[in-house]
Amino acid sequence: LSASATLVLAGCSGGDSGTSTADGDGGYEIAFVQGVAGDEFYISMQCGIEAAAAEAGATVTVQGPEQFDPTLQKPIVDAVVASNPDALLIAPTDVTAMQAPIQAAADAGIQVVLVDTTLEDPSMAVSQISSDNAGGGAAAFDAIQEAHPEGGKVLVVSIDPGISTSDARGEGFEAAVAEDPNFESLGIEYSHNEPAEAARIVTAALQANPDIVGIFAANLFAAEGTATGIQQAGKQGEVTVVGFDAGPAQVQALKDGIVQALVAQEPATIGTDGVAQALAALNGEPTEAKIQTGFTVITADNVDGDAADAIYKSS
Ligand code: T6T
Repeated sequence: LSASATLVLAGCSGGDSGTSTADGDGGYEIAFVQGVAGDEFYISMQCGIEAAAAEAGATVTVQGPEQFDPTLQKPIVDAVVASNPDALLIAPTDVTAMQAPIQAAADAGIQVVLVDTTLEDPSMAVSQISSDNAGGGAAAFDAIQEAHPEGGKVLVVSIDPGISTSDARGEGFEAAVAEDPNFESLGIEYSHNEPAEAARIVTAALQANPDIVGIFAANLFAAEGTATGIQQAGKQGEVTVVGFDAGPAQVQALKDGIVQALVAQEPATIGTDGVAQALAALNGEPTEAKIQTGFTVITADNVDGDAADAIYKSS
């Protein structure tokens, strides 16, 4: 077991602690390093990882930085490398800043699987597993376009530049906007994964451009703050809001009519696929360099039906 593992959890209880451990009955040791602790997306991924590891008799340690920040994630990775697990599943918080620490893990003989986010040079990893983030961004624009066929101004609220997932979402959204001359992009603003900053961005944008017709919030925390900003401006239902991810609060905002669509990823599947790839590498079996997982667009029409399965776990 990793020396840094302090909390033993039974089954899939996730939680927002920085460190947790799922019991295995021997076998391989897998370290999972989240992009940030307490994020329902990574908690759902943890559930998938723990379930797949338990089936294989492997042990899992889970840690995440308190913020989505490479300066906080790097020391966690360094400590994981020192604890010498068999495999590292990690969502890098920056495409360049996390390159060297993750390379050091691979150089130490640890099998690296990149889950969710990736790196500029992912060649040290046995596999990269993520959603079709560019496609999800384009799908977000489709939802806005459907609600406003006449066109208008649109804005993206993202996290920080240098995060592979949200950068791809923004690019996919912007490319789709550029194909419809009736729409005008107000660009991408960065909320640093802080809901309060996302709310401030949305408030200021709606003051400067009261005719905005759509906002794409590129992850859970951007969507949380965007919903607050929309409500404070009294613009719910008028501005079409599409969030990436489907945590319980985002689903509630959808049901309340503050948000009109959610692009729900499959974090548990990313996790189970990640474990399968790590175990394959450890057992000398073939691995898949790149795996793309799906997404579901949740709207008021399907939120209570089959799309309910896509809603993330919060604990
Ligand atoms: O959207 C997910 C994840 O895919 C992204 O890389 C970071 O933000 C989330 O964890 C949601 O908060």
